[in-house]
Amino acid sequence: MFRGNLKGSSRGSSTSATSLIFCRPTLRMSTRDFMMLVTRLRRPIAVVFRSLCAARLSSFQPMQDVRLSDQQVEFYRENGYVIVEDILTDDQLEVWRETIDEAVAERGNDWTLPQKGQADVTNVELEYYTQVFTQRINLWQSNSKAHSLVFKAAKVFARLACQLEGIKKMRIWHDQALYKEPWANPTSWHVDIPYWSFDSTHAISVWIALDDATEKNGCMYFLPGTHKIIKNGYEKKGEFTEIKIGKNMADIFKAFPEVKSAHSVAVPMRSGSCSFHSAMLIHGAGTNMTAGRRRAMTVQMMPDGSKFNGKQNILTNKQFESLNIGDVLNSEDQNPLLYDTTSTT
Ligand SMILES: O=C(O)CCC(=O)C(=O)O
Repeated sequence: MFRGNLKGSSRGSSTSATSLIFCRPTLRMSTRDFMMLVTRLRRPIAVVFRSLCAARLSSFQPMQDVRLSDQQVEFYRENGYVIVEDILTDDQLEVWRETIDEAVAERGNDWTLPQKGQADVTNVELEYYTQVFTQRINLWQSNSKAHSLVFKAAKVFARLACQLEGIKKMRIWHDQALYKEPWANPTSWHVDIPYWSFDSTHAISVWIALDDATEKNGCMYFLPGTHKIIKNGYEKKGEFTEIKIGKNMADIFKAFPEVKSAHSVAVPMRSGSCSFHSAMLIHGAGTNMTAGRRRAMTVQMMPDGSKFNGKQNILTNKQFESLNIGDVLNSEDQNPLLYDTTSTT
């Protein structure tokens, strides 16, 4: 009864901004007055709208309680990857899709990689590679909603990453959206860490499925256990062997003939689930044999204390030129700390 009365009274009130606009005929305003009113109200309405959007984002409390079991940690260390099912709720997934879609669309054709084709030599067959996926790096730097989303979630991802890698602190190396467009090329076998601007045996990526990833639309594939082979090679030679991502799947075996008979594992995933993979693991993804997109968002993480190794990778010319080999990559602008197991806050 009491609730009914309240509802009735608020519905009857005609003083809200929207009712003022839509009740023009009853208020008998001139068109000029009406237009002035609309102009006056445009800004407050935009403010309210923006704060409603922000409230939606800030109420997004990602995955605080996700914990990994000892078996998951053991599986990761043995195989170099692990899957965490349904890490996003349906509501969170919706926000991720909207936000990352917006951030990707906003960038248009801008890769925001340093002078593609000059400094970044990761992808040797550029024409082929642009049809592997739409890749947009560091959306956290170009879109404020993506920034908020990635950083809130990355704290959780970095906590899990610290646990998987058995280390104390993680920084962000970069994020990237990887959208396999309809009928996209496969992602050839490769290893991440040799491309990056620091050497580490504890760098790790999280790959979040924004759509169901299936064997038909280009899910991830791993060669389990190969992170150990790459690690051995690094420990022997003092550097990682780099394989460019070209169009030949089998090129990886020229560098690592010992893994030619390894068994690959397809990793289909429900949207909202994620996988973590060691940056030393050999991995790739299939062709998109469908007319739909296979969207994924990823965060690449580096242990705190990682040092510049002289490779430019995703660094801008300015950043690259300001660094000397051996410098610690700890700029809060470029590689903020995501998680510190020793911190009580
Ligand atoms: O999504 C893909 O096609 C490949 C992803 C990948 O290579 C990565 O996340 O490191």
